[in-house]
Amino acid sequence: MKKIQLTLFLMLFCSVWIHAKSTDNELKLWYTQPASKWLEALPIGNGSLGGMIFGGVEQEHIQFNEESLITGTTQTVGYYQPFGDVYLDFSGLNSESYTRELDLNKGIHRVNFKSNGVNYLRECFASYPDKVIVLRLTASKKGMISGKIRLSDAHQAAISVSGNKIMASGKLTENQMEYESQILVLNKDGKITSDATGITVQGASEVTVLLAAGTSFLNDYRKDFKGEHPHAALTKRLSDASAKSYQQLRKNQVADYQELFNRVNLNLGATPGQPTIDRLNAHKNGVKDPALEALLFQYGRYLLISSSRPGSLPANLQGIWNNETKPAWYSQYTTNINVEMNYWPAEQTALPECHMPLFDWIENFAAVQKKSTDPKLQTKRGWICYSTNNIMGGPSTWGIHRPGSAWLSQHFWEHYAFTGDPQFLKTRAYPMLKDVSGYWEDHLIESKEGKLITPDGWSPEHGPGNVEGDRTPYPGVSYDQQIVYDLFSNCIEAAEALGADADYSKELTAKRNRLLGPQIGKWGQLQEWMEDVDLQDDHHRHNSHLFAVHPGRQISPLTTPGFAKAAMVSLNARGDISTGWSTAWKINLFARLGEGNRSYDLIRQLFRQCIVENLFDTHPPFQMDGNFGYTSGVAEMLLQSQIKEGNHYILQLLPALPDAWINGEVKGLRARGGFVVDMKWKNGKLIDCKVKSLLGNDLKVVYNGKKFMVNTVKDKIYIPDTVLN
Ligand code: FUC
Repeated sequence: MKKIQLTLFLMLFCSVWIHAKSTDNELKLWYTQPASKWLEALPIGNGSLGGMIFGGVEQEHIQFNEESLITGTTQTVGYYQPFGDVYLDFSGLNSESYTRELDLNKGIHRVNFKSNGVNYLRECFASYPDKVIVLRLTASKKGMISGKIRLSDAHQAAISVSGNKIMASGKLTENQMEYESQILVLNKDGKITSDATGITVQGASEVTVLLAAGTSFLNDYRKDFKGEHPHAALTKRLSDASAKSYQQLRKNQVADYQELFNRVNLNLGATPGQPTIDRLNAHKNGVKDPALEALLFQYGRYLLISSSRPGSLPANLQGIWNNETKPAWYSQYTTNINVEMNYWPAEQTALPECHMPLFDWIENFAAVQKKSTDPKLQTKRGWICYSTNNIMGGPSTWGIHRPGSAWLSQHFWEHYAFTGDPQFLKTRAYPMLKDVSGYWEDHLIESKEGKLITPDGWSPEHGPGNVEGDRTPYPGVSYDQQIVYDLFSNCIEAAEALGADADYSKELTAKRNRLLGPQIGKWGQLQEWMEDVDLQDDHHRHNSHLFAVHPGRQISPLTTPGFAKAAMVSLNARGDISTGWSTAWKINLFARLGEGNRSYDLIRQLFRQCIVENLFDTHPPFQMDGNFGYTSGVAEMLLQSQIKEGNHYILQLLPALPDAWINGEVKGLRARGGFVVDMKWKNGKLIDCKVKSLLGNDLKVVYNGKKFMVNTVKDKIYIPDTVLN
């Protein structure tokens, strides 16, 4: 009893302490110079509308995007487009004591400086509840804000100015998509005048600029993705927002953002009081700064909240931020790793709502593939796709990617596994898993040995002999085999959870068990192809044959130690030097193999090679999947839950803690089965742990190589002291 009381006290103390820490925990990216290029600007976003803020004193510049402005259709992929730019010109200002910062605790960007004894503050954010970007300028002395506000359109649409409003309305030539952006300027004191080039503010004490942008895209395949002209909706949006005070808009933003962001707290050490760029450069040169690693983890969560919210499109290859008319790989959705990686952190880091746009897109996408007249996409059951597709499912026909639909379906299962949402399971997850399973049931072939084999596959994105881009089809490619194994497993578990389709589930289990499984080759590697032809010096960026380790769950040191060892051989052979997302995947893979120090090697490598001034990840060029993959990797190092034993979820606590994170604490990570986990560790040892079971599920805990049942007290589960000692 005493022990329980003590633990309770410790937990109470601990959570209060963590909370106090979180308020002064400096989760900020900050700089002492304005951005001089796009990758130094800082991102804001409300899921759909994004801005890159340069923070200049005499000229502020916000380059903005709206997620649906693309040149493609359901037939051709097209490019994700920049939307426009807002410029604010102020002459005669000095920039003493200049700082700009992105405050991840509030989701607000700030520029602070002093000029001629006056303090200036410019706050900016993209609001999800109010659907606008808000920029607010204040000065410590009345009447000190004078300048000109201009809007420019990335596709040369005509600009019209009237009173305190600027508008740009146009149509893309490639697909006739209509679009519009509107700015409203509100002032306190001083006066506003306008001409054809913009709006001039004279002697104001405060200025608020509201920006809204949208297109005629409608996220519904049944309407052929065509909706109304955005003018009326945007006009209403600005009029609604302008009826609220700045303080109200700001309050809405902070409340909405913090409800998501504050769910997880990670503390790996004190934050040095230096600008982010200095810390980043020091880190690249080998300086230890675990707090920067925690900041990048939280930045991934910030970026997901900012680029993927209910009702929006999924985060694309660059989130929502793009300033080029022909961005790399169209800046759309590539299904052989990239779009999935964007969503790896969604469930584990407690942002299940941010996962929802992916499901909406996949369902529309599936419908478009099923309706396609392209002979390569014809299927009896289920659906398949090309590697890269746009928001309307329009493809780049470079490469057919048959297991893409199965990999995407995994996300439906994961959302259910973490949240236990029965309605989602019944109406969305199971139908999708069963449909896609049907495709593979129709296409598996039988080997002489009676094994079920996937035909005509390839291991993204190369062939045996490490020939880049070689897509010669082979049967039994490990990537395909493992994805189908995962798909069938998820479908079977979904049917069981629903208590439905028992006969079908039995049949599918039999098929799943007959699939050709992982094979260990002549140099101890996990084979990438059915034949033992892997090259030891194949450093290809894709780790396709390790899908079974992560994001799959077929191979784990806990359940299949022999294959886990072979996976390690293959992973080490791939080498540590690669592209941004590949490096991030390797952090996850080593974590799943229980090798925290190897994960950490890759973290250092990611910072050294791929992280740029504004902490975006580059392939190169800039690709946001690496940011999201990094956040997932850190979560995987601290907590895993992919293994289940009977009805018990196995929670692996600190399964891959590196020596570099000797002391720390994490609060609010989520585990499959509906658990919320808080942990604190010291000198590399867990000293406190609190698990909350949201769904009342049973669990076992694995820590430090030992497995324990845990005691349950109401909805709280306490790890016995014996586990901790
Ligand atoms: C895949 C990768 C490339 C790139 C592209 C967006 O094709 O092989 O490296 O990340 O997606």
